[in-house]
Amino acid sequence: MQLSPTVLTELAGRYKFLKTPAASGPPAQREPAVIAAVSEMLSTIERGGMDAVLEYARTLDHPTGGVVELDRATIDAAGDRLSPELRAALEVGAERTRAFAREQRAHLSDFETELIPGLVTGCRYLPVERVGAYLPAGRFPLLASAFMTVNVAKVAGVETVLACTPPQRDGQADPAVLYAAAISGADRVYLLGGVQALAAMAFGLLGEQPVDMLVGAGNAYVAEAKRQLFGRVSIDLLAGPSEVAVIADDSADVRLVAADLLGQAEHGPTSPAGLVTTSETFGLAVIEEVDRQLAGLSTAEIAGPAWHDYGSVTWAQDLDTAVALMDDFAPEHLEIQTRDDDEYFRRLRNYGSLFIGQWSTVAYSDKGMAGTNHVLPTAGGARHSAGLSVSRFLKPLTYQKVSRQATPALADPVDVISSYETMAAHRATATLRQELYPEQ
Ligand code: HSO
Ligand code: ZN
Repeated sequence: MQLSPTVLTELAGRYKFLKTPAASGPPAQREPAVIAAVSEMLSTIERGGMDAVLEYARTLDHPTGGVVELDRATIDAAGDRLSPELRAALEVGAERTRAFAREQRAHLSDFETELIPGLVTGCRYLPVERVGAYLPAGRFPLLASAFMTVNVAKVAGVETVLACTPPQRDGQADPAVLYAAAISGADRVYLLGGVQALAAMAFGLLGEQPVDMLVGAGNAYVAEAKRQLFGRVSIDLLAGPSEVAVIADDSADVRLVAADLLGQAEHGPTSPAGLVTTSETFGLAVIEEVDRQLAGLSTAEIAGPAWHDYGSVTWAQDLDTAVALMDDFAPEHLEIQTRDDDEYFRRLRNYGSLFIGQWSTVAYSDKGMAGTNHVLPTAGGARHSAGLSVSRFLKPLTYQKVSRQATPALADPVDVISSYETMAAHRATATLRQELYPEQ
């Protein structure tokens, strides 16, 4: 848990670390070598176009790599290769994330209002036209990625959603990733990975105009490519290692809290997991239980180092202190398992997504079953931003319509302000209207 020195000083005496991360600081964010490599790749692709993309696809994705648009038959065949249980589970996830996104869409209403007589103003939500979604398929294919990106963009009304996914070791796409993309409504799916995929979508090399927005998680190179392309396109967010935090008191179940901490530590060896508890005995029991569960975990070679280097357990004197610590950490995922869940819910302000009560665990959202989006801010980003949602694909566009009747109420103050600013041309746009069309 990365906490700011000012908050720690303010709270001095009200908290105690029961387990501190072995690493000295937060996970390293942007390696200079990655920044340079991505910048070089983007400019090579911008100059060299499709030839450069193909070259990178062959050297980085797979020797047989190309830019393969997957046709309907291939996508259907991918579905046939999955077990009926997996297909059914994916369909539930796609439907539930769609339902949540539809509900969110329904709460974003266009409006028009007459602010003063003759001044009509309004706002309407229009979707961006083209979105490019990156669907990772590394060690963990994260099948729900398509629900969170492609599916939600489609609910927002985005006309064209392209999806790119890297080939696996056999040169083929992961069939489950393909199926998830298809049932999420992807318009076209390409077998293409990494920076070259994002560049091809952003530069309009896929038989398409450039996309307006790039979304989806990936490795450090993918994140850096999104950062460097930002401005030219919009992006969802820059995700760092996945994080989980739990607030628990002695009414919580030690086994569940330990399992939930390891649940996200599994993402990678730099994934932070932090517990804040108002019971020291409970905190110490969780530390023991995590070690016990790690001993039987097939992904312990990832989750173990993550817990060792970035895991923390902190005792907090009371609810106020626990809230202050968590709001400072601003974790991507936050679980509360206490007697005072409602009070915590009322008070907490900084988190990507909140999981209330012992029956609510992060993996439910991760896999699309809770309906909420799993593309969420990390590394304290929840202090200033929310995660991906249907609203991010929509532009709240404003408009105004002014009548002659309302003109003096706008033009006169613009005249005064522009005169002070010495912006003569601005002033003229206001005064000219009044001079040419004097009030009757
Ligand atoms: N925890 C990740 C999403 C995910 N985890 C999907 C597993 N599957 C980012 O929120
Ligand atoms: Zn996860």
